[in-house]
Amino acid sequence: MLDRLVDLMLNCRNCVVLTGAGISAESGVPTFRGKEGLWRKFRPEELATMEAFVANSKLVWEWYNWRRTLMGEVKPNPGHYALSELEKIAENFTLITQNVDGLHHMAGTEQILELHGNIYRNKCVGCDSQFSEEDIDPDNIPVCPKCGGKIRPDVVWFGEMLDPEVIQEAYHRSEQADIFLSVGTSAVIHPAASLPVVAKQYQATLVEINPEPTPLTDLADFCFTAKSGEFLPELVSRLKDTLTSGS
Ligand code: BV8
Ligand code: ZN
Repeated sequence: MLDRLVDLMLNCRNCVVLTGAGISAESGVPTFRGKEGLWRKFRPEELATMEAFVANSKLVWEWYNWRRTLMGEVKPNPGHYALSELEKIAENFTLITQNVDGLHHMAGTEQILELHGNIYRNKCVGCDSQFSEEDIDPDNIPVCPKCGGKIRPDVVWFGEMLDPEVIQEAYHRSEQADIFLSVGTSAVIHPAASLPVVAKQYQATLVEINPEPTPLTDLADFCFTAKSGEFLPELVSRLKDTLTSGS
């Protein structure tokens, strides 16, 4: 099955990869819905929503500061690096990520669509001004020097629209995909989870790489029950061997 995938990838023009929290699991970042998941202690509605932020800004900030500190200590894993290698090999490559941890960027990938924002960026709820991490005093709810509005993490919360340009580009690339890899996502969060379905509707070969089944599994043409940090380096090294041997 892996050899067939390597063949397909060698002949594909547009390769699109969607990643979720699972690709960062082997870096030590807890996933959302796994057994050690982030949501285990809290429910998404409690924290990753504007209502929660208005009701209890301090709790939401504490949660994001905890995650930021955690993410600040972790490094990309072989799965992230394999995708930055794949970007160099593929003719056209697009990485679409639901993750806010910045690890794909750290691993050297250039073409990244961050669907759900980035935990290291902040913005004002009043005037949308951007603030970098060092502007934020983690112990007090930071307020905007321009308009006095509360500053929040620049991530997409539940019930919030994704950046229209980002999601439009993600749909466009998914429609153009010859091969669409869904890696380390439980495929339950929308609209991200609809991208692989759209790719499949537009005749892409759909590949799922995930240790447990998801709503995508039955739709996928290839399904590898594997950890991304193990599978992706294997896939990329096979691709490179085939390319260098010229076979
Ligand atoms: C919106 C950012 C509405 C912040 C997050 C249509 C249908 C159904 C529901 C909806 C719909 N449209 C909207 C909704 C509601 C909602 C939604 O989808 N709800 C779900 C619960 C049903 N969607 C929204 O609210 C979205 N907004 O659509 O607005 C709207 C529309 C029009 C006009 C106005 C408004 C916004 C969604 C974004 C929410 N933000 N996070 C933050 O990070 O704090 S979501 C959060 O979930 C993260 O971004 C995360 O990435 C994302 C998805 O989770 P996964 O990445 O998949 O992680 P998970 O833990 O679930 O899975 C990990 C997988 O990895 C597992 O399968 C595991 O087996 C695997 N794994 C483990 N180890 C490894 C591994 N894989 C590989 N290797 C390993 N080693
Ligand atoms: Zn402001």
